[in-house]
Amino acid sequence: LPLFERLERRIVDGERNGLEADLDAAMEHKPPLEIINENLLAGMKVVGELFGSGQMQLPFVLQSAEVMKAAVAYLEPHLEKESAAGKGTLVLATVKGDVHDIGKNLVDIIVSNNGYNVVNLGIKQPIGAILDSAEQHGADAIGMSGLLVKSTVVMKENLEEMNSRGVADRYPVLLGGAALTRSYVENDLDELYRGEVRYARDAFEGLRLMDSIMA
Ligand code: B1M
Repeated sequence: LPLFERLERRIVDGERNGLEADLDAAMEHKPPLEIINENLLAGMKVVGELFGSGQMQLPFVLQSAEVMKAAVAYLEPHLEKESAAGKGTLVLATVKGDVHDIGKNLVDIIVSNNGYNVVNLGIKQPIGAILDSAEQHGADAIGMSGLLVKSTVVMKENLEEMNSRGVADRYPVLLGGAALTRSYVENDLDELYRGEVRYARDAFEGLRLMDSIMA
């Protein structure tokens, strides 16, 4: 297979052997961010489709996820970074009950490479832990990621909890993940939350939203 197809295939097949050599070769043709967006994410999309249609079993999905993570970790030091730091602080987490973290970690990389301080709490984070961290780090915004349909319900409960704790004015919230829709966030959740809540389709929209929050 040609190089870029092979890279996509590696994600689908969970084939790690020789990954770094292919990534080195790929970086001679295009910037690492394009490799992530155009080739690696294309592979994850296929994995999602195969899994969703019952043609791929969970352990293989996990292997694919691991190759994806290894690839992103390998490319990460080569990504362009803005030298200015300290534009603001984002506390970021995958919500309670959800283990998916590849998208959240991309948000971390993109936002932190663009001058923000990101406190990445990891997966399965209850709202109490997220708010404690936000308080401790003086967060300017809170980002929640979740890929399961039930995570969209958890996000709604989290916003209700923030309303009832009286912290909605303090923390604008960014939400992202495959099960969310823009209209759910911008209509339903926006109506419910007493602060600002915004939907980010991808990591770059997350960055743009941080920029607009801090403007
Ligand atoms: Co799971 N999984 N999974 N899974 N998995 C999905 C989400 C699913 C859609 C697959 C399918 O059926 N087609 C499905 C959910 C169905 C539903 O809820 N209706 C599903 C399921 C069912 C499950 C389990 C329940 C399976 C089981 O155990 N029977 C289980 C859940 C366990 C749990 O969470 N409690 C499970 C487990 C796993 C693995 C562990 C094997 C693995 C995750 C490994 C890991 O993350 N470390 C996994 C994977 C890899 C997937 C798919 C195939 C790929 C997800 C991914 O990483 N995509 C996924 C299929 C899919 O999404 N269509 C699937 C690449 C990633 C870059 O995209 O995270 O969407 P994403 O992030 C995007 C944007 O959404 C956005 O930016 C990113 C791009 O720039 N974004 C944000 C995300 N968060 C953001 C936050 C922001 C801003 C933007 O600001 C805060």
